[in-house]
Amino acid sequence: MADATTFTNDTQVLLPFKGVKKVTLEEYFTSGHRTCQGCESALVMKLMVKAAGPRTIVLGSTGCMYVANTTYYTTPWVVPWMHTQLGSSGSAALGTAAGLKALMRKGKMKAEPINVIAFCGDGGGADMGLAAISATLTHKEYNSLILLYDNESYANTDIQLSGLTPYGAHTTFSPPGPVKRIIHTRWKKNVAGMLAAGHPECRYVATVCASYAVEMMNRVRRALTIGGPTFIHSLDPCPKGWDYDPMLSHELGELAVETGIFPLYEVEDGVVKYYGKTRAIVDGRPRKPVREYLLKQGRFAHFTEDDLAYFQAKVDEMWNNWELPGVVAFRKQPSEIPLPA
Ligand SMILES: Cc1ncc(C[n+]2csc(CCOP(=O)(O)OP(=O)(O)O)c2C)c(N)n1
Ligand code: SF4
Ligand SMILES: [Mg+2]
Repeated sequence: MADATTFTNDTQVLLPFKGVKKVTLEEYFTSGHRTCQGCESALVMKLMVKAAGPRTIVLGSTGCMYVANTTYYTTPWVVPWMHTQLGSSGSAALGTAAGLKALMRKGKMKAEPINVIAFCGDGGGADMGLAAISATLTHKEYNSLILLYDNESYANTDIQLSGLTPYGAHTTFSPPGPVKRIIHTRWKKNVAGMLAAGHPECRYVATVCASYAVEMMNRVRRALTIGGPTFIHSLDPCPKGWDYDPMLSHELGELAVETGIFPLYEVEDGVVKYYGKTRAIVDGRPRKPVREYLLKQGRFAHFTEDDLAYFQAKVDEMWNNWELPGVVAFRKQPSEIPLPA
């Protein structure tokens, strides 16, 4: 632990919770938010800051987790919280971590490890703010965690498609019609794999899903403990944008993992470790068919059998042909999956 004279780059040592009964009871994201019923991203905020503990500063870029969480005169945040511009979670994380370090070095505040977490949505993080996140991940002298909560659309402005919206999904920018059934024909960006592969100064990148709450919190705790700039990508079912009954949020998170669409892994010091249900798939457990996940959501209600087969083939390719299944997309051998007519 640091003291006023020796502060360097120390972090809080946050050991993993060994099971749900060992999770701390204190809450730092409480009542007072206005997110939709069944909003998984709100659960991610609650678990993220529960895992981090009280000596934490949270910075949040524009999006549902800003707007719905800080409606006029109310907020669920118990820890210090600041809004930052839509594309700037990376800059906010780096600036805050550097500012804290400078103040402590100059003796203007007590030297102690304070967690800095900046969250962003898929629009703000994987699209608009990707450059700033990349820059932050090159500065190993500053401790911060960037957590991307991925509800797979620009949800707050009424569900426009982002670079993380899945193939074929119905959004306000990609409505299926009689002339063209599939408007959105791009495959989802591989943001965690991309950031892990390209940032040698970043010691920790992980993917998480709040349907596996303890495992998710333990990845947050690991990221904050290992220090330097770190990154976590969370897949968050969104009842409004994905168009399903709010009671299905938890199940859809599980299905995203069990179908192999969203693999759970961590990359620590360049070593890839699959965990949870994804570990079981890597070890041979069959993946569930993607249709079990897709057909529970209204955004895929227009899919034909050909569309389902195409989606399945793309996920199969990720598992069978990628150099590192679900993580690194270089192919061992050439393959081409024809688009459905
Ligand atoms: C520079 C800028 N452009 C556009 C907007 C309008 N805007 C506010 S929230 C938002 C959606 C952000 O999407 P995402 O980051 O995925 O977060 P979500 O709303 O899905 O939680 C947009 C486009 C803005 N606030 N700032
Ligand atoms: S639109 Fe989606 S992400 Fe936004 S508050 Fe509602 S459920 Fe949550
Ligand atoms: Mg979003």
